[in-house]
Amino acid sequence: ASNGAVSDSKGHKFNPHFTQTVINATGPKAKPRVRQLTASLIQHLHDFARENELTVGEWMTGLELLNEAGRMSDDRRNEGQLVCDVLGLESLVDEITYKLATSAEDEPTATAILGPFWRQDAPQRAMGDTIVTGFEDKGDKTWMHGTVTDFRTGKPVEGAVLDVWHTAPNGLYEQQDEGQPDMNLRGRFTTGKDGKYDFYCLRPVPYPIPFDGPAGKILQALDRHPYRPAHIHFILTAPGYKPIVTQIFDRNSKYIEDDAVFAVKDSLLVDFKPFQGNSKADFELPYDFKLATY
Ligand code: MBD
Ligand code: FE
Repeated sequence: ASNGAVSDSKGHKFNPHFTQTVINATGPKAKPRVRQLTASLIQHLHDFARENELTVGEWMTGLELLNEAGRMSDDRRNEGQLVCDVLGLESLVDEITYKLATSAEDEPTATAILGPFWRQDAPQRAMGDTIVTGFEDKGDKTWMHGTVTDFRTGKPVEGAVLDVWHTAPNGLYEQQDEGQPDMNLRGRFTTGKDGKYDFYCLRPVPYPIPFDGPAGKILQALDRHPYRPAHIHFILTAPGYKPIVTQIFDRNSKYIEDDAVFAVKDSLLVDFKPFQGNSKADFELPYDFKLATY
């Protein structure tokens, strides 16, 4: 009903011109993209309200939820993003972005959502180093390694920066947890000529996203659980290549089929293999990243 011609349950007709009046209030100096996005948003919000006969109370409930998300948000807790995530919006935007950036023949590594727990300035570490600086005696130690290649030529990519982060065995990222050292389970690694990377981490576990705020209220109201399958996050950047934000998922993890934030993609499922190569790791995780040039 995008022309706005909707009747309510008592047969009252809504004035479809009202929405156009609001859209037309936009002035001539608005930037074209801002004008387009805002007009579309107004249209959809109005249609949503009309089609559902939204009450003042319901509108207020949504408003309070947004306000609460704003109040809770700081550099440790990005509640607004979490609300978007449980509604699938960040995953949808990720899909749109990936589709716009790739053509049918393109097959660089699939992307996945950033999520609320990335931190700027993760420590630069030497290749072969560990990102584990706490919980040394807990969790399954894992040696992750692979090559960053140009997906078209198959050639190794030099100077690729792999920014990695994941949760501790207690299911918390370091900024959520007083008990972990700053920047635990985070690091940045830069590839050399061979495009190879390797580092030690832990085998992550499934964990609940924070559910003591608005995102949790939504999950509860919808009779949904807050769990994400075990995953490791990455941002890959390299000179001349499109950056990739992604996650890999333990194929055998619980919640692979019903991630609370809808981020799992088949091509991002990985297998942790038992490892006997040295005493520093219990598991080995081989994974290659494929980048696309601009
Ligand atoms: C996470 O750890 C995460 O990765 C995402 C995408 C959303 C919420 C919590
Ligand atoms: Fe995460």
